Amino acid sequence: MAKRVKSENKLLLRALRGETLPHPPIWLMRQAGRYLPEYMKTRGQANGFLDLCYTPDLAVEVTLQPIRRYGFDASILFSDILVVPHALGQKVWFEEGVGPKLEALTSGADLESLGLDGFHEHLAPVYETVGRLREELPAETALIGFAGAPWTVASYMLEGGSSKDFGTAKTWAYSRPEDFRRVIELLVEATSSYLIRQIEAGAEVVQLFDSWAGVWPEKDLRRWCLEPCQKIIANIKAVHPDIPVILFPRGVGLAYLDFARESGAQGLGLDTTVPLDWARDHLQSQVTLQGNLDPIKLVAGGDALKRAVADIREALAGGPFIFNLGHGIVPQTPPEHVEQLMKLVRA
Ligand code: 1CP
Repeated sequence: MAKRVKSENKLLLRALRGETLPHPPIWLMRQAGRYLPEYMKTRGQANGFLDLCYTPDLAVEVTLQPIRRYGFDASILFSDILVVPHALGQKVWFEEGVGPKLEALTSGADLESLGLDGFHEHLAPVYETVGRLREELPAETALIGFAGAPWTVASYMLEGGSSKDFGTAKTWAYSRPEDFRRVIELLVEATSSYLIRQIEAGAEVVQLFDSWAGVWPEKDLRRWCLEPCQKIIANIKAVHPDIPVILFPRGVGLAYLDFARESGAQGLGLDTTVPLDWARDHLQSQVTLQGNLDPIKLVAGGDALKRAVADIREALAGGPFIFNLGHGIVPQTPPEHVEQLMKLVRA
């Protein structure tokens, strides 16, 4: 086995330990994907999107593509948050041009068909991908593993796919909280052990995506997002106390304060709407901040991009900080604008 490079000195890890660096480390959510022609080419070799996620040769290749092109400071495992319900036994597929689809759970009874039997066997190709990435990545590049947070994953399991208002999933929570709690608890257990396995395969950092956290009233946000994420982080820390966790509770507004104080995460991903000075004054003394360029400014490029990068750096780079977007790269992003961004952040 090739010698693994020590994590401590990688810029991402230093930032997550609370160091303020002369240039912030940079990586981008969805840095691999449809905006890259080389991704489209590799994707064409797979038998659909899930096959791409479960074929280590192809998943390693698409993970490395943005690293080769841009030299990001971190690489994120290429997979999807929906492999977890798939591995729990739910039917999941991706419709071309539409997105993810699942055979929605309709009642608590449907939960009986899901469980952890065979879970890690199903996900073995993902762990293999992680191990191979750790061997193949450049010495200075940190490897991030990830999973969806319980609420965000549950929303797909109950809605049967993407949703505008999350009406079905939230109605479960309000009308049948005990059934909803069982879904969340199953996901807390599955996600904790999934992330622990990714760490054991070679992930040096893990990120939890709570992309749809911003739809709840405050008490429900605490119960269905903050507390489950807290539990997952505590479960990881019980086994791997030195592995940093980044939490991305998108859209939670002032509740970012509670996530900073109480989640146990070392890094907090800011969405595009979080005011920079407020984040610096109220969050950055407690956690390393990550974010929060509007992905559409990366589509626009030019002066809009230049000004936005300068504003973000001026506000946040005086403390522990990781440059990123406020949500994932969109497919219409011109690859050369990412090049421009790299130059601006490293200037
Ligand atoms: O057609 C294609 O090629 C598939 C497009 C695609 C890609 C590239 C999907 C379908 N997933 C991914 C990869 C992916 N998804 C990664 C790894 C790549 C990287 O970051 O470089 C990660 C971290 C995710 C995470 C993910 N999947 C999230 C959380 C992050 C976020 O963007 O909010 C969510 C919500 C998903 C679900 C999902 N999978 C795919 C799509 C198009 C979606 C979103 C659908 C929706 O808006 O509801």
